[in-house]
Amino acid sequence: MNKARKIISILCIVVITSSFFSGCSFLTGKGNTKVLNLYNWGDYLDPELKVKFEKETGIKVIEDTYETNEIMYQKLKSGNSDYDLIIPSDYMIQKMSKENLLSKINYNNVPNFKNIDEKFTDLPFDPKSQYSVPYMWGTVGIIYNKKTVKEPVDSWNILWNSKYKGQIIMTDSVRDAMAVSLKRLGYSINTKNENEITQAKEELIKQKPLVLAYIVDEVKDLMVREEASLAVVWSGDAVTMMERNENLAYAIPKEGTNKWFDGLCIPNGAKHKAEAEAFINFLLEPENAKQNVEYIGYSTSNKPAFDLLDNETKEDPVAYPSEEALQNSEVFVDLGDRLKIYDDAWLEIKSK
Ligand code: N2P
Repeated sequence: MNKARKIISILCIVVITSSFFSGCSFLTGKGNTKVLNLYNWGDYLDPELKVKFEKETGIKVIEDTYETNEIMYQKLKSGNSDYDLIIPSDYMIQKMSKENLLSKINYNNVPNFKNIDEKFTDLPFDPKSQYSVPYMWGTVGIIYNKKTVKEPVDSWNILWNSKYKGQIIMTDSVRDAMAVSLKRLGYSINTKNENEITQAKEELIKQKPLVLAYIVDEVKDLMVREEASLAVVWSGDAVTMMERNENLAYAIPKEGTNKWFDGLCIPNGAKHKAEAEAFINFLLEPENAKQNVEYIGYSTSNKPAFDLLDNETKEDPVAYPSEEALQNSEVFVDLGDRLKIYDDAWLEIKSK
């Protein structure tokens, strides 16, 4: 073979092989890689675990985030989404399963379900754990700065104290904000009594001049930078904020609060159900579950993962409060058509 022919044949081989492999892009290439579309709360998964899962299985986890159950629900309900895995809370799992928006989990693909502590399975919002695999649980409470709040924080009333005008952050989440107001008045966070809901609304309107902002995920940076004194937050976010600023503390008011349970769920019609189940199973591996909960600061429902935690974490009253601290607390339930009264109240509060 002369030199020119040699070069031409090498070029041919290069062209043919590269076009073969690009034709086989389902092996490696973009559009056809195995993927899983996750729709998750902000800061609610250790990003390292996505990398590890992809290395182990070749499945790429593509994550979008939301701040509240309601935002997630609207997006799913609109039909303009393509998610394979979502993480609603108790009442939202109940609502979405009723509305046929969730797919039954195939437990043959999730053998690690055995790691879930029994006290978190078959709860009233999903009585046979058909639609949800327990992920994290927690509470709603008050995070405060000990430098500016010198009095004991043991009641929701402090969020109505004019001394803290402009120093209070309320959560921009309808059920959570209404729960704070309802509990303060001694009512159930699931009340369907219109008079009680109206009173709770009026109180939130009265509180409004004291409120610096209604926000969700941004609360963390504001509290850590000491730009506010008091905020309504979820327990696990409190854990990470307290790690970042030692002047912060968390309290569960004596009137009681919302105790919540978030579950891993697969939307009905998900295109990558098997991949979603593989990822759920991966998250339930004790080592992975431990790594995850240590990263995000919430409270695990995974028994062997809990056992692997250090004693300081296991005994942390923020992440793992005593029964006594939760005495007056309730789990949200789906309110059915009564939700509209809450939604209208919330709109009115926000628009004042
Ligand atoms: C994480 C949100 C926690 C979920 N930032 C509260 N149910």
